[in-house]
Amino acid sequence: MKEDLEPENTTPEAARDRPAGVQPLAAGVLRRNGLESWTKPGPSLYPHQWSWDSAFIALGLAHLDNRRARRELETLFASQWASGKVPHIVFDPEAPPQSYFPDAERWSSAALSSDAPSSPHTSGLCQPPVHAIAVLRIWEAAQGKDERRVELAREFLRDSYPRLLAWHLYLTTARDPEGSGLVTIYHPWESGTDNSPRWDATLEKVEVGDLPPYTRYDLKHVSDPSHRPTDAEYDRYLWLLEMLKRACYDEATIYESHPFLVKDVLFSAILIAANEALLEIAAVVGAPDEEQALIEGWIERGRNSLEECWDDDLKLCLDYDLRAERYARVCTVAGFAPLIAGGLSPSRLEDLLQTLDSPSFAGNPRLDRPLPPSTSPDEPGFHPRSYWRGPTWPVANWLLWWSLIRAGAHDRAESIRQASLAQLAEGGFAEYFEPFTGEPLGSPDQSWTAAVALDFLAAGSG
Ligand code: 9WN
Repeated sequence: MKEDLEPENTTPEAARDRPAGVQPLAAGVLRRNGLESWTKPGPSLYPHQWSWDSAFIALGLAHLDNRRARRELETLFASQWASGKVPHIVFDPEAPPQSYFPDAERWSSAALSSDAPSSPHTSGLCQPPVHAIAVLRIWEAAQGKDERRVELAREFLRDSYPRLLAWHLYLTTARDPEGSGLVTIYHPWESGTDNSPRWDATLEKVEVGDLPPYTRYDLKHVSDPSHRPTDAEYDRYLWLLEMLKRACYDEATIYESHPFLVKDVLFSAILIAANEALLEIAAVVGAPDEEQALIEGWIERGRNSLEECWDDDLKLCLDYDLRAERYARVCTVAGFAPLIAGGLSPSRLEDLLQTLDSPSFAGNPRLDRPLPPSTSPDEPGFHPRSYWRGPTWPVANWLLWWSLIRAGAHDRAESIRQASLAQLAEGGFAEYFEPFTGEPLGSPDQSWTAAVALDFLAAGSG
């Protein structure tokens, strides 16, 4: 029952803002990747529900079908762990066999941890908490609609608030036992920017032990294996997974023994922005003052801590390796974390805009379009075709666009929106793009790419 299907905006202004029919094409991608209550991130490479993909998907769906957007997140949160953790993958028992590895059996989450749900199975990691931002978008998109729709969205907000609070509480305690304001990740997959050179130095130190054999199914789904992480990287990813299993996914044990413990500035910044959204949700649902004060405290502490990770030469923010006790001096889009976290001083905003428009990022003269490569072309670890080592990612563009608007840099935000939409109109809804040629790479018809296009378009039509 499509109770909330919105009519498409067909005013002449909106039509001008819609390059080459992007809106219906994006809606088609989400429809084709959609299952009963959630959406596959990609048609074949990613057959299960992924956490931050679902959040982006929901914020795109909010403009098409508010009910489907709500169900996307309700389905994900139905698999929240007892600890509050939202798992990075919820496995679909109906997915074709041998379609994605590591599978539910390899994770063995429910067998190893009483915090994990047993059905459906989940992975044991998490991903950046974009969810509160998506929940707020769903609420915003319902405004101005008939009373029943607004009431349904309010009900959704009321149900989502305690789940989101538990999720953020998990991240600010179990993932930050130091009370530093920054989130510790246990695996590159938690960052969402898996093979970024941000992790190279830390991963190099991980000695792979007796790894149970495995087959990579991901390589079957891309036209060229060099787009995906290498086998050496995969061995380390799988070895870290074995380490987490040995610790039975217990946070205290992981903190004592795990070789990969990094304060991730992008993850932390997204949490800060999500806490701002949570604060707005708390106000709508009338949450107790103590909870609102708690969330305000998280925001302040997070922003102060990001400031400590600022590198004044690079004019970017850097991740901190807790084991090696050093910063990862690598220029990637993650370095724009303070922009995403918000609350910037005018001079810090100026610094970030300078870096963004410099030849190290969107001002590089070789670029096909002025969109930031995931890794700066100046970096030795840069690779224009490999996953997070250089390609341009539409979701990363969305994060920067949205953050620039919040920072009041409207013109700069608008040029990212226009360039990104033009890229999608020309190249389709690819997972990522070669930054110098604009060639679409990775999984075609990627759901979150279509979803951010819908949000870009909704912003353009007012
Ligand atoms: C591992 C689904 C996910 C995204 C991540 C992206 C990629 C998985 C993989 O795909 O990661 O989680 O197999 O490479 O890096 O950000 O959520 O789209």
